[in-house]
Amino acid sequence: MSHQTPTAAQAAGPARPRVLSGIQATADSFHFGNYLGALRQWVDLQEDYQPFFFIADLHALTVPQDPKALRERFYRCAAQLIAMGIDPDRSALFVQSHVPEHTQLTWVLECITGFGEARRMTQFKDKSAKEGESAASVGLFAYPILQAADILLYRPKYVPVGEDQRQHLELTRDLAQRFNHRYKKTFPLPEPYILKSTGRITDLQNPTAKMSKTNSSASGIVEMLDEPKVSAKKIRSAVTDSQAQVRYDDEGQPGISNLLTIYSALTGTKVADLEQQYAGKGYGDFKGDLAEVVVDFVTPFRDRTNELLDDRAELDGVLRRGAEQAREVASRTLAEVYDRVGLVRPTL
Ligand code: ATP
Ligand code: LTN
Repeated sequence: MSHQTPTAAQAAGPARPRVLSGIQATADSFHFGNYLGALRQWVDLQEDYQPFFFIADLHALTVPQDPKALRERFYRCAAQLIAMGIDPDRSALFVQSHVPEHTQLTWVLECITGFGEARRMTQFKDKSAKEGESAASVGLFAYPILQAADILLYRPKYVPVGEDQRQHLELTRDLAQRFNHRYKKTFPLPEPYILKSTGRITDLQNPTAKMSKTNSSASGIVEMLDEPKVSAKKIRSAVTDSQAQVRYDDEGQPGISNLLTIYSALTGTKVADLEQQYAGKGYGDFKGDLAEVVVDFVTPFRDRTNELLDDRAELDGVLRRGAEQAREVASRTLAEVYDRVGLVRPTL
């Protein structure tokens, strides 16, 4: 693979608005919820925006991680992002911990965040409820503030994410507004970029719950790097509903509706056209065809990811260049922030 490293001026970009998002390094493989809910939009938005995408390794530390597995996941995340179409010549693709400004801005934002405001975040409530609040880390509590810093450093117009991140984006906007009001206008307000159709892909076995790396059972989640025949089997054994009709009805028939969403997103066929195509046919035919669509989709993705994983030095190089581009922008924002809150920089 050849790379043309963009010059600093190109990386800073002319007038193209920015887009930014991150994904945690918390699993060996991304799943269909990650891909259809968020990552596919990352790829599309590269066309018209100046893109900054990163692997949120610091966020991954908010719950216990095995260091060896985390190190491996770091590469797996990078390889998968490139395999799905993130182009390092176009996007700054980097790792959160390689840009220390993320944690530096976090501290300033933590100092303007209310304790009660942080406590209201539903992701903290859900994740801490599992083991009890006293077992949850302070890092998990502060998670959304690190996320706000991730975003605000780059002053993006859009942040492509799944529906579950909407509340974190709202907090980010509140903190930006508070900072602007208390000091001086520094941060434009970022907008969540959430697709109505695929913003919440559900678990194949429990179609009212979100498909999730940490909460779904193995049969409820389609992993992008699964053996294609394993994914096909999961689709064929997905829970469907009692009406035996291939019809979209989010509330009445959540199982088949989720499968219709996945089918439509992977093929570009409208849900209404799929309903027509399968009118009078059973769930079995539909699921069999979707299983084939899924196999055709994941096979080349998996091959490409494995190819990229064979050259770690190349991945290191991509991430190093991405971090350089990111730091150029992030360090300028942080310097402004430090200045506005009254921190005096050391003299040279
Ligand atoms: P965890 O279960 O550990 O919280 P996750 O599976 O939710 O992990 P994240 O790394 O938190 O995955 O999410 C990465 C991106 O994928 C985010 O933008 C998130 O909103 C999106 N996403 C995650 N799950 C889904 C889903 N089921 N449907 C749509 N988008 C999703
Ligand atoms: N919390 C996000 C991951 C994330 C993120 C971000 C997303 C960390 N920092 C900044 C968008 C912008 C999640 O997917 N669970």
